[in-house]
Amino acid sequence: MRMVFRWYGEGNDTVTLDQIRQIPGVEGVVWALHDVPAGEEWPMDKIRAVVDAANRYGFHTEVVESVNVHEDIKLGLPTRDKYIENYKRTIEKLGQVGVKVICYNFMPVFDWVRTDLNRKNEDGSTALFYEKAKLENIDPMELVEKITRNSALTMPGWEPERLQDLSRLFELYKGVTEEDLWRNLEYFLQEIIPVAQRSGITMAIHPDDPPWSVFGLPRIITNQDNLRRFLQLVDSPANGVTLCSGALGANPDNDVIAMVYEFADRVPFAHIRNVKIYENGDFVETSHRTQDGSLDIYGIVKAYHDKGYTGYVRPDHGRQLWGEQCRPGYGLYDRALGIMYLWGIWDSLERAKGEQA
Ligand code: DNO
Ligand code: MN
Repeated sequence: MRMVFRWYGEGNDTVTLDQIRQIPGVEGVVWALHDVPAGEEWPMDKIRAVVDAANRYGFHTEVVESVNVHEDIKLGLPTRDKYIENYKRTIEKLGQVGVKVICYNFMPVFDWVRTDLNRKNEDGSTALFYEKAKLENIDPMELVEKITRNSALTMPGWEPERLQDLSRLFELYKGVTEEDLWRNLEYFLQEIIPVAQRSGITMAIHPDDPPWSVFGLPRIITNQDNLRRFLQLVDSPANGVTLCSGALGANPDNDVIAMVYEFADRVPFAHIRNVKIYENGDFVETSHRTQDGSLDIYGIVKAYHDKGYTGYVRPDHGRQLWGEQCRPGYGLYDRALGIMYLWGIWDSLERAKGEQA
């Protein structure tokens, strides 16, 4: 596995490249142009600036997360074609600077959703929390307003310019079914996958987080059957999945280990993290350690190892530890600890393999 670390960019992240350099075994940063609105073509000078900054610290920039998909594409509106053209141009430019994987998602309106970004744990750390009953009973506007008011930095997908549009978007999604979304996704893939393939890039869709419908909006990248269906929509090596253990694993019916065994060859990029699921459907993000959550992180890493996995891996969200002030889920400390746990498992599996041979 090739370890990478998400970095939001100079001036946009509390974590610096200087710090990331001190985490053992990190070879690259996972990046994006966070100030370019979804649907617009990424300017080459801005792309080069991030690549150069990362390269100065010895990091590669082979993984991008995310190039966001404009809502008109997900909605299948006639205006989608111009946004798809922009998307293709961005893919080509990223290919020119050596990008190998582009992570994106196809979730209507919202990216990942939680009800509390600073849930206090018993040990004094805080974590991202999802309270099922609260989400089911709150108006989305109210939740968004509450969350953005309490957070200095916005969550990805919760950018102010998108959220201003919230009620208009909800109107547009009325009557859009899961099957409509599948059709719109297929249309998009048929357009972009050949461009990605020519550019030496694998597109890697991120599963829906949480993997079920929220606020009545359709969500389709939610389970093993749907991942299989997704991969068959366009059966090309350039059409892949970002297998996110924490996103998929929030539904106890999902067997993440089975998904690794089935799909590893189509997973250029893995997000590995743990979640603790409660009986009432709530979940909280925990440390990466197997014993701390509901997911068998050891088993997941072992599955990748058994498959001879050579793709990129990043720790996903972390808790906020030791009073760190940071972007929710994206502090330095817990993600660094997560990396050491993942390497610990991986290195002992490697050693055991060598000793058996
Ligand atoms: C959360 C991330 C997601 C992911 C997007 C990919 O931290 O895993 O926001 O970046 O869904 O498009
Ligand atoms: Mn993820």
